[in-house]
Amino acid sequence: MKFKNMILGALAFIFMVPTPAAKGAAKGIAFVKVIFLGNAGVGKTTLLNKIVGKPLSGDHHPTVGVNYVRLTEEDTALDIWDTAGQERYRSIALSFVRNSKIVVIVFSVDDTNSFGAIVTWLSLLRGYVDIENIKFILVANKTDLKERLVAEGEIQQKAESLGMPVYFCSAKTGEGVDELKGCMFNLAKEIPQKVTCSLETEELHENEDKKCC
Ligand SMILES: Nc1nc2c(ncn2[C@@H]2O[C@H](COP(=O)(O)OP(=O)(O)OP(=O)(O)O)[C@@H](O)[C@H]2O)c(=O)[nH]1
Ligand SMILES: [Mg+2]
Repeated sequence: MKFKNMILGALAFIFMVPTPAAKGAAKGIAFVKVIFLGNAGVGKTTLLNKIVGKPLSGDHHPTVGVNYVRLTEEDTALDIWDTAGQERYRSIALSFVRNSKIVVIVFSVDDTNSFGAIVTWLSLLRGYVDIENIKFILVANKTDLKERLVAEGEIQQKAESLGMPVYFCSAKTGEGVDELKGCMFNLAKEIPQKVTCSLETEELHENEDKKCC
């Protein structure tokens, strides 16, 4: 009898101990998946490093696959995926879009191709998700550079025509970075469903998504 109770206790322990994200869900924390997209070298990784307070390296170490970081503020956690902009990793990058609620499209003000690629990223996204259910943020990065090849007016026009908020940032000086972070949290708070989304509970996340959408 004692042995049977021990087995039952062990089983209860195994199945009932919550993972970190499940613990968050129990506390009413909203886990929101965010993805950074944009051409190679526009500064996605540097921006994210700046947001989390990592020192700048100055070198370009192209992202291979994806990087992940979680930012938490009060009852909201942003699970942010920084993807590789290089074309050969594009399908890997886009495969991480699934279940994202916020997409941050980054381009660089000294790179007209990266500005032109905003629409390319949008049409690529259509093959993976229903973009109507996604909140977008546009980021014009590298504003510290004197040689800007994309005019501010043109950027504002593009953002307006796409109905996206735009942030002018410099991952180097930190300009606009706090505002960008604030915008991600504000948009996340507007998302009606409290969705758990984490590395540990991708499965739980999928189930919850099906339940609430
Ligand atoms: N001047 C300036 N340089 C920047 C800024 N942001 C990034 N860089 C530089 O631009 C280069 C590319 O930055 P990354 O952050 O690696 O670019 P990425 O978009 O992550 O590139 P992939 O991972 O290849 O897609 C690096 O040398 C950075 O130091 C910025 O705001 N200003
Ligand atoms: Mg990168």
